[in-house]
This record gives sequence, structure tokens and C-alpha cells, in this order.
Amino acid sequence: AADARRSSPIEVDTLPLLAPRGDESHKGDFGRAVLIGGSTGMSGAISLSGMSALRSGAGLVRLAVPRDCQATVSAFEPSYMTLGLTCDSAGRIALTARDELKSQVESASALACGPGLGRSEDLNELVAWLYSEVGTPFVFDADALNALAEQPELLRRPGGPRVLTPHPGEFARLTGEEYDDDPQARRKNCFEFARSTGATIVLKGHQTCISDGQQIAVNTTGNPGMATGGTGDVLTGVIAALLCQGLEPFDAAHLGVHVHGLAGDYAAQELGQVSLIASDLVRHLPAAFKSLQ
Ligand code: NPW
Ligand code: AMP
Ligand code: MG
Repeated sequence: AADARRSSPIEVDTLPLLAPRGDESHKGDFGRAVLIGGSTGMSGAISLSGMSALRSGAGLVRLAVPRDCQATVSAFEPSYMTLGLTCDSAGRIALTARDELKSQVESASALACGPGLGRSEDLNELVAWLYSEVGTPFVFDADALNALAEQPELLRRPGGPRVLTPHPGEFARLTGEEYDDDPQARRKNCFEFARSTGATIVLKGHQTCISDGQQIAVNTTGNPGMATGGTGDVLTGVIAALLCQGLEPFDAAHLGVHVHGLAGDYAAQELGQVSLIASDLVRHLPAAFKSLQ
């Protein structure tokens, strides 16, 4: 199918939008997001994703985390649910958690994996299972991308609707090539990697590039205040929530990146770029979504 695709992308500059909510809507209409990640020392990452998914309209959000950090993750926010998974001695999700995850994966409307996940052989295998077997819309970020980078043969496998959200460092690991991050290179690399993997690629940074191998969009929101730990974890939750509400992968990624940057711009107006932290983005997501209604 890749050969039949266009060799030059369609430029998209019109933002997709969420449909207004009907008066009779209930939470089931807005999907169940299951976000997998967290480990001892990085429980904040998956919590940021969870809070962002809620602020981005997912009907129900559940965070699947190692049992060792379940209490910590639960304490950050009462509005999401958690599932405690079997973990290894370092507080990362263990491979046996695959069986505990199966029913969650089957009932999810959209999934995400990676924020704060950590790295191990077990996690490589768990991510390989998620990447190859799950047909539900899925965001792969952070350490899930690192796990894929160690098993590059997986990236050629056809499968469900996938969104991969690498920063330039993760992108270089995924492709196994040096990566010079200038705007022209970002466009070309993003499009070509999307074509070769069949996934929607969000190549992050200043003017994040989004491509599904046919369409391409370059984001104009956001600012250097967002160059701080955890902002990418927020983006993962936003995109997962938009997938949950039925947007196609490219549209969910395009709208998600725009709204995430807009929240960053509002946060920088209030707080300045120097002091901006990732949880400020979560607090400004409501204004960003409201501005698009
Ligand atoms: P350098 O240092 O510039 O040479 P990693 P991470 C490069 C979790 N977090 N342009 C950079 O290269 C995440 O979710 C938890 C160019 C370096 O090699 C992950 O699970 C938090 N290069 C885990 O931490 C908050 C760039 O990539 C490497 C680049 C690891 O994720 C923080 C650094 O990236 C964090 O989100 C750029 N724009 N950006 C929490 N509160 O729990 C990065 N690089 O090694 O992939 O580490 O992104 O911090
Ligand atoms: P991560 O490295 O995974 O935490 O992701 C960082 C997030 O912040 C991505 O969404 C980037 O696009 C965004 N970001 C980082 N630096 C900038 C910048 N200079 N301008 C705009 N967005 C940025
Ligand atoms: Mg990240």
C-alpha cells in the first residue's frame, strides 16, 4: 500500500474540530482512554497525560501503572481511575502485566503508552505486543518509542491506527540515523517516516510537523517556554482523548498539537516562558479548547 501512496504530501492548514456535544450526551459517548506508563520516580509523567486526557474531553480515563506507584498516581487527581499492574523490583511494569491489561485494552476506545514507562527487556516485549496485536487507536510516546527503536522490525508491520510522537532525540533512535533538526529536514523526515511505517508521525519541537504519509501539517502554536520536562507527556493525553472522541489519527494529532501549543501560549502570557511548567499546560487546556468553539 505504501507504494500506491503519494510521493508528495497534501498540505493541510484547516484545523479539524470536535463536534458540539448533544444535550443528551453521556460519558460513554466520549470514549474510554487507557493510558499505560509510569514507574517509580516517573509517576508524574503518566499523571500529566491522565489529567490532559480528561481536560481534552475523554469520557473516562484510566491509568494503568505499576502497583508500586498506584497510590501516588491516584493521589494526583481524583477524576481518573487507575489500575495497578504487577511490577519488577525497580518499580516498572512487568511482562506478566500483559494478562492484567488484556481486558482494559479490549474495552478501550483509545490507548496510549510510554510516559514515564521506563526501559527494560520486559517492557520491550510488552510494547511489541501492544504495537502488533492491538487494533484500537493508539498513541506511542516516550519510552514506548524507545522500546520500538530497539525492535525496528516492528515499525514495518501493518496494524491499527497509530500515532507516534517522538521528539528529535527519540526520532533519531527510531530511525537509527543522525537527525539534523532544521525545518526542512523535519518536514521531509516526518513525511517519509510516516510513509514507511503507515503511522501518523508527530515530530515535535518548534513548529511540530504532523504527517500520515499522505497529508502534512506544520504547527504554528507553542513557544520555548514549553521546553521543560513533562510537556510531551501532556500532548500524549490530549491526542489520546481526541482519538477517544472519534477523530481520525491525523486529525487528532493535528488538533492536539495545535491546542497543546495554544495552552502553552496562554500559560506563557500568564506566567512567562521561564516559569512555565508542564502542569500549567493542563490548566490552560480549557481556555485553548474554548477558543476553538
Ligand atoms: P541532548 O541531551 O540534547 O543531546 P530522552 P526524556 C534528546 C519521562 N519524563 N531536540 C536529548 O539530546 C518521559 O515520559 C518524566 C533535540 C537526549 O539525548 C520518558 O518516559 C517526567 N534533541 C522519560 O522521562 C518529566 C532532543 O533526547 C534525549 C530534544 C525519558 O524522556 C520528564 C533526552 O530525551 C519526562 O517527560 C530536542 N527537542 N529533546 C515526570 N515528571 O515524571 C530531547 N532530545 O532521553 O528520551 O528523555 O524525553 O526526558
Ligand atoms: P517532550 O520532549 O516529549 O517533553 O516534548 C516537548 C513538547 O514541548 C513538544 O510538544 C514540543 O513541541 C514542545 N516544545 C518544546 N520546545 C519547544 C519550542 N521551542 N517551541 C515550541 N514548542 C516546543
Ligand atoms: Mg516526552
